[in-house]
Amino acid sequence: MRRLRIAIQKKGRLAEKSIALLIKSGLDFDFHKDRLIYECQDFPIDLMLVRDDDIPEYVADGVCELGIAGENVVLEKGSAVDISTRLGFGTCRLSLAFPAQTPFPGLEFLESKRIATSYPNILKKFLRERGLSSTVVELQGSVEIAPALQIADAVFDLVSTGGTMRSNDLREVHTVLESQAVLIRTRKMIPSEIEIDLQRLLQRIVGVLRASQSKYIMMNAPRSALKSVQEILPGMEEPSILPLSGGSDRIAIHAVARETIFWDTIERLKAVGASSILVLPIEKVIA
Ligand code: PRT
Ligand code: ZN
Repeated sequence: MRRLRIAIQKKGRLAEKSIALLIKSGLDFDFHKDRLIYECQDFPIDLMLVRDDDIPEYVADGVCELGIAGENVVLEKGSAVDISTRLGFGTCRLSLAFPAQTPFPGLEFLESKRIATSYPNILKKFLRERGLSSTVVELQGSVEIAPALQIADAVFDLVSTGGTMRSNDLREVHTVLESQAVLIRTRKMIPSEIEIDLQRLLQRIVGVLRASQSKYIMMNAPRSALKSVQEILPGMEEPSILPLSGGSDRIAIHAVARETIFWDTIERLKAVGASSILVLPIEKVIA
């Protein structure tokens, strides 16, 4: 019988984190053999390992019900898929850049310029929406060297740290798209028994993502400081308040905080009288 199928990148920037997310969601695979499709032993799902560029089409065609790919690739391919959820890894941006010494007065400067890119569809849409008629020079790779080779005046490419742009003496002038890995699902009809498994998996993935963004925080504090503590931790959900033994006016506050807790947050909690502060990671959050 056909099982739920998910396509992820075989090798590259998204591969490891995609697998890690599935493993955290309780799926286990035997990766010892070199295959295209791996069967999960403890969940009715099969994993397809492919090139990231092919993932949106596999999902659009219904070869796989789900896939994990960069939003940049999904939008560039324009495939008929729905984005179920953003996954918080593989973050990067698609930006326009000019040689560092070229002055850039504004977007109108793009008019009649040649722009090199591997993302012609996203770029053409951007130019069209702004009424700009630039020439799009389509390249498969090494876009960043196009200005030095004088085959383009500017580039439109993925940036993460900005190191590649800087080392090629290019300066980012405008971000067109902020991207990250996304979970996509097919728009084709899914048999109801597969849809049930899909929803189960989706709930697990959402639980893992919520957990990674949340912390469990515990502290003791004077009862009068409760309001200040809540102001310092606005992402704290209805805390449990417990009286401390010994009859003092101090209480224990326990809560899930849906935010990163930085050192300066802890210092501010101490300043309003909190002590014995514990911040714990959360493994799963099920609503
Ligand atoms: O073999 P396959 O086709 O599957 O892989 P690929 O080589 O096409 O893709 P891969 O693994 O390089 O990238 C997969 C996805 O990761 C991309 O589609 C993005 O969604 C995401 N991603 C995140 C990135 C980057 N960060 C990134 N920095 N993809 C590419 N880069 C490249 C960029 O093209 C540029 O050359 O890294 C360089 C810039 O990096 P910085 O850090 O110097 O700015
Ligand atoms: Zn690729």
